[in-house]
Amino acid sequence: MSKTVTKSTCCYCGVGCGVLIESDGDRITGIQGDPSHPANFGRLCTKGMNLPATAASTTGRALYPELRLTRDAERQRVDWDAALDTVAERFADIIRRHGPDAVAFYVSGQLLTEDYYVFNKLAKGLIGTNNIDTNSRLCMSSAVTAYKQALGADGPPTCYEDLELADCVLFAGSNMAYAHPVLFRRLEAAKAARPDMKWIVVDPRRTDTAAMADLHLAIQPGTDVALFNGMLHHLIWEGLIDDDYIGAHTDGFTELKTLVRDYTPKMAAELCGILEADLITAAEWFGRSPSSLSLYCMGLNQSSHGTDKNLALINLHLATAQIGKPGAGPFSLTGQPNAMGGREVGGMATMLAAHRDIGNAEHRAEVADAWGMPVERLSAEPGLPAVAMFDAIRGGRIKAVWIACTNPAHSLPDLGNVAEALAAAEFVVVQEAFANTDTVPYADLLLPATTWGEKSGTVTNSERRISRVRAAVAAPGEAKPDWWIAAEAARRIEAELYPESSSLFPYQNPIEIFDEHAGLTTGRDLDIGGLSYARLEADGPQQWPLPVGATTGLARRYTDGVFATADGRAHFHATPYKPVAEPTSARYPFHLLTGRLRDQWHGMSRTGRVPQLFSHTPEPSLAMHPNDAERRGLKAGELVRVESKRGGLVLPLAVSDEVQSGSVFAAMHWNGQFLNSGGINTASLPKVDGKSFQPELKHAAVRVERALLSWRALAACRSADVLGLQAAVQPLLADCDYAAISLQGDDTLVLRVACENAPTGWLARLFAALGLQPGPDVLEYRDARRGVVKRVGWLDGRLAGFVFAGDAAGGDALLDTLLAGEPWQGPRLAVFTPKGVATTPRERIVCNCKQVGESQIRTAIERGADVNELKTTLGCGSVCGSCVPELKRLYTTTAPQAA
Ligand SMILES: Nc1nc2c(c(=O)[nH]1)N[C@H]1C(S)=C(S)[C@@H](COP(=O)(O)OP(=O)(O)OC[C@H]3O[C@@H](n4cnc5c(=O)[nH]c(N)nc54)[C@H](O)[C@@H]3O)O[C@H]1N2
Ligand SMILES: Nc1nc2c(c(=O)[nH]1)N[C@H]1C(S)=C(S)[C@@H](COP(=O)(O)OP(=O)(O)OC[C@H]3O[C@@H](n4cnc5c(=O)[nH]c(N)nc54)[C@H](O)[C@@H]3O)O[C@H]1N2
Ligand code: SF4
Ligand SMILES: [Mo]
Repeated sequence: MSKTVTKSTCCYCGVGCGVLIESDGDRITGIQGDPSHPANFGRLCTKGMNLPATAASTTGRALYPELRLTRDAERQRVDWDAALDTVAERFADIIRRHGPDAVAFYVSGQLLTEDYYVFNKLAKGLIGTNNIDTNSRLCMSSAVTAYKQALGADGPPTCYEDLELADCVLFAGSNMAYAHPVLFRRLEAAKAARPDMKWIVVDPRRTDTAAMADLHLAIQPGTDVALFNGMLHHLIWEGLIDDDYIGAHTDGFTELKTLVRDYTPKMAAELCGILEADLITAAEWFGRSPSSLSLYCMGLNQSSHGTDKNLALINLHLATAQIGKPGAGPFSLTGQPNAMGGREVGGMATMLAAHRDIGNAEHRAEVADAWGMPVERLSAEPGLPAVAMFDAIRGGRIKAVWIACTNPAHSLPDLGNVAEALAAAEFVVVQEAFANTDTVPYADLLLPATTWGEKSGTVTNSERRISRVRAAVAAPGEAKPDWWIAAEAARRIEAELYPESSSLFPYQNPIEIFDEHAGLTTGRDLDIGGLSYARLEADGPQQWPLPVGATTGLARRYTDGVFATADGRAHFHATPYKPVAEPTSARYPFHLLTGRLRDQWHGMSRTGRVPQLFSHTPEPSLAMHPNDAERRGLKAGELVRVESKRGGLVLPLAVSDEVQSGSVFAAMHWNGQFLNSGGINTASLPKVDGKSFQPELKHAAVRVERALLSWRALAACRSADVLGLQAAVQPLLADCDYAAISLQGDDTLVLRVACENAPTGWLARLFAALGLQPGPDVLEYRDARRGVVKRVGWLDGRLAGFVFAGDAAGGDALLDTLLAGEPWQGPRLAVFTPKGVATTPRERIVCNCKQVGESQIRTAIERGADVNELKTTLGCGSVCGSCVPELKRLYTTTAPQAA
């Protein structure tokens, strides 16, 4: 079978790397970075490199439509006609009885632009409700709101080339080394070429990004506005602002100046918990560098005053004229691959197509005209943003919700509330590619969607660049493209609601949708009238705006100092500092921070399918500063219960001085697929920013206490179908006080469990799930008095699986043996005397591509290797480069001469 290569785009982060997908006609067999793509020029990070492995099997995929016929019944397979007719009937019925605002859509920045466009038209144009919001509300809405308020329009004024051209880079609330790795590679290369380039990182944690900075401002969580106001105070005081620029191109400076007069560097530094001298250094570098670029992400946006954090940062750029020129500007890094595209089609509750406003009658008329429908059908009332939408579902105002390409039962704050909402809804539609996410159990109707490698359309990356996404293989089962599902259902809803009218949804393919969308942008700030699939095919990815007649898109906006506001001037905003919404207290003394890991993506429905992607961080944890741990008598690896006013969960403790004393950190990724709970959002706070309605997912007050769970179990099992094994074990998690699944080696499932008391009947279920039943190759040891049960199985002379329950001692050594996969030596009975098992301790893997572990790297450094030598001798950091920041960190902490 010959190899086909398909040009497409990575489906993970907003960097938007071009990929070349290799396939044999049926299966995806390999991937490479596209050398011609202007985002990555051939590079990929760990997640991108491992995409083929995520697509290797259909286990766990949603393959057929499934419908629940009565409230308590199991869902049953139905055909597409029945599924689509059901959505149409149920939605039409609820709309007739309760009005259009009784239904809602909750969609995603991971949909393609064409998918998004159809959903938006379905909700706003056909049904006449603005109740369509997206996970971008949890992600980019503070950035969007601030761009609009300050610059007049949404969308970064910058481009990726600015990374290479900047003299000073301010990372604010961005762990770019993990979250936007390929752009970070570009920055590393730039700094290697120009070492006098200054990097400032503003992050309460010492992340891998912070560890590489020239200056790390480890501010107290939530104090960014105070920091930026203090920096501006210094800039004004020292005459480092550009009065001519301010006079010619902005307004509102007088009011801002009055406000920041109070924010002396001393006072601001105290609020932030940093040195005054460091704040001044940051202001000096920012103000005196020929070009200053800021890169910011969720540390600013996910805050109850996230818009102000963004505005205060933009103030710095406007006051110093660090905008609209090469290497300068406020650059909001978008999280998801198509957060930008979603904004372009107006796919949120507070906007209309092509950056138009719901509240603007002229804008509504333009859209209605383009869609060929009466303007009265477009509602002038903004819809409910994500958190309020789920409150309304819980309260019964919204009766039906259609969820597509997002997993709210994991990713929204205050999961208890979300679960109640989904249980209360009359009708829940979940349109998913994978069948085992935490939201799927709530689905009355499950609609199977195609995903990366199988679907076709466009996405827009962080620098406003539109790239094609192309299908390399056929859809599995009966999965369908998202745009197709939305359009087919829309036609049927239209037939129910407006039997007379002609179809608003005539699309046969994504091209027709793209062209309609492009038509709506004509004359707008994001005009892509000059763009088509043919143009993308011929000329490759393009930046917007690209109006008819333009030869290229626009790399930088506002180069002439004319902004997208009514009077062409950018607006300063006087942003007073406000503390986090839920301060710590005697009962909840820790500040909970949340964020991302290097090799996992959100709810892990895709990255959680690849054992290799667990090797960097095999298990969940709560990170705490050594002093705090010591004061509480807590040790690394111990189980702790982390709890807010809303709820909590048990996690293993990690002791690390990367978090400050007083804060703890948990990764956002783990959820009910891998854990006995929905994850850290059981504890997080649903409080939102008053302007952007983005929730404060980064901050909550929690307490942390030792979890006294004396009954322990450790199980591990190899399987050629490790995903099938995971599906079998997953239902057992909920019965435990702590249980976590991890995939390790090539094919091994590892399960760690802790309970107050042994759950009844549970072990028998576990043995069944693991296929560890009595037989010639299975040995068992029982000590009824101590409540210990151990069972071990062999296959072809090698360890195949084991369960150590009641007393897990010796289990880890056995796990090492199992993972090593060597033929079993000596008597099998020795397996129950831990000393009888030879072990080489398992390593934490730093380099995913070459599977190089931490101790190996440290040993090499102790013997004198520097980072370049590590690359040449061990190979680590030489392929995708995702581990390079960590190699540098290990070097500075290990090398004798560096210390
Ligand atoms: N590996 C990986 N990459 C991803 C994703 C993923 O799931 N995995 N998801 C993508 C998506 S959708 C997004 S939105 C981006 C997110 O990308 P980032 O925002 O860079 O990632 P996070 O880890 O969520 O948060 C960044 C940092 O904010 C810090 N922080 C917390 N509170 C504050 C504060 O008050 N002020 C400041 N200045 N910093 C604070 C945290 O300590 C954290 O290190 O990543 C994208 N890329
Ligand atoms: N505590 C805390 N919570 C957070 C955050 C945080 O930093 N801290 N970050 C927030 C942010 S920034 C974000 S963006 C959200 C992300 O939260 P979610 O949107 O819930 O994240 P995903 O797990 O990526 O969900 C996407 C879903 O779409 C499915 N899918 C994949 N491809 C397709 C497809 O082509 N079609 C369809 N229909 N489905 C598909 C996947 O299987 C997956 O279940 O989480 C937010 N929640
Ligand atoms: S940086 Fe990594 S995850 Fe992001 S688009 Fe590129 S390959 Fe994909
Ligand atoms: Mo995001």
